[in-house]
Amino acid sequence: RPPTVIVLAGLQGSGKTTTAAKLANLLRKQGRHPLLVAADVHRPAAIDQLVALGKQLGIPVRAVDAKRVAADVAALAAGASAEGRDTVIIDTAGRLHIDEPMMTEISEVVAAVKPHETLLVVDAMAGQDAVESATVFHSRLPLTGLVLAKADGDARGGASLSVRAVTGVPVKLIGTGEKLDAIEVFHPDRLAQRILGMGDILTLVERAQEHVDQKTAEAQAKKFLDAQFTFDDFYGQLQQVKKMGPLGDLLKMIPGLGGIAKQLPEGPEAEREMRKIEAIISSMTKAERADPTLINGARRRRIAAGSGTTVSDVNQLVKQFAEMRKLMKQMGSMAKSGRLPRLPGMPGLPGM
Ligand SMILES: Nc1nc2c(ncn2[C@@H]2O[C@H](COP(=O)(O)OP(=O)(O)OP(=O)(O)O)[C@@H](O)[C@H]2O)c(=O)[nH]1
Ligand SMILES: [Mg+2]
Repeated sequence: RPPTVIVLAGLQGSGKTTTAAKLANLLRKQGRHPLLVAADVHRPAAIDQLVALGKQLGIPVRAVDAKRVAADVAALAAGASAEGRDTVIIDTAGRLHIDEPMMTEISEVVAAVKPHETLLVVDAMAGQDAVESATVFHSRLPLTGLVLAKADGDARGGASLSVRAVTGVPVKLIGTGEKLDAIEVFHPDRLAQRILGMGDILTLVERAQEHVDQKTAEAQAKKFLDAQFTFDDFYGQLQQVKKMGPLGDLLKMIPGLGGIAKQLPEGPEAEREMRKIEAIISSMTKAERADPTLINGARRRRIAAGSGTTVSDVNQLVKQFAEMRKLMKQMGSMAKSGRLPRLPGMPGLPGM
């Protein structure tokens, strides 16, 4: 049966060659038999780089002839099964800027080999450039997914969220280091399920990026994922959200407010509800905001009195906040221990 074919595309230095090797390693752990194909004929050292990585992993690497890149790639893919290889991962030439000859070359490779997956490798630390180039790649290639390389860096998230938003192409893998096992399957759907009703934090961060400076938004996303989110952060988010437009929709995106938002009327009443939440948080002490577990019965009565609300209002907010933190903690520790959904396979990759 024909092999699963995966093409990696992307700007120069984004992490294609490293990702090719990591992906081969990952798939072999899942019982597959990958073949690496070096199709970057423009930088002589590129083939050596992939050959060296393949040797390190004990995974075969085949190179193509510079004069017939697309035809060779197709021939190697066609012959893979006969060699006992069920997955072919193709590393392509990077480009500093989008240039037409190379774009034509990769388009020809894709047309010749008809890959199951065409993954655009994006450097998580790149900024607006990454977004613009992704738009061009997307217009020329049938992209099926993004690989977010170098997600271990400081600037994690920023550009990648925008790339996802601009292309509508899902992130499928994340590179989390230089080592060959530093790769994770990204499963946004399941993650989204987990925080369903807890708000759509990614959308919120994306929106926030349009209205709030990028640094603040990134810091918040990181805090969220590290489960260090406090009532102070929550309050800060409310303030930003207020700058961002119609309340009804936005309330639903705030973690912890999904449930509240559902019961909320739109318009002025929503505003009132928002003020109520602000009042409750404002009536908490600094210590209580940082550590909501301190908020016992007596403190709830004090907070309700101080904010002009009822104990049941306070209870509801505290309960939802605690629920949210519990979920974040689970997500965060799963991500850290690499136990992030030990998935049977990558969505959309046949048979993986
Ligand atoms: N920290 C970190 N470094 C990475 C990651 N992925 C790749 N790198 C590093 O990024 C640099 C470029 O990676 P390559 O895989 O050579 O990038 P490329 O896209 O193949 O580059 P060209 O072939 O020149 O277009 C190397 O130094 C890699 O070690 C990652 O997930 N985390
Ligand atoms: Mg390369």
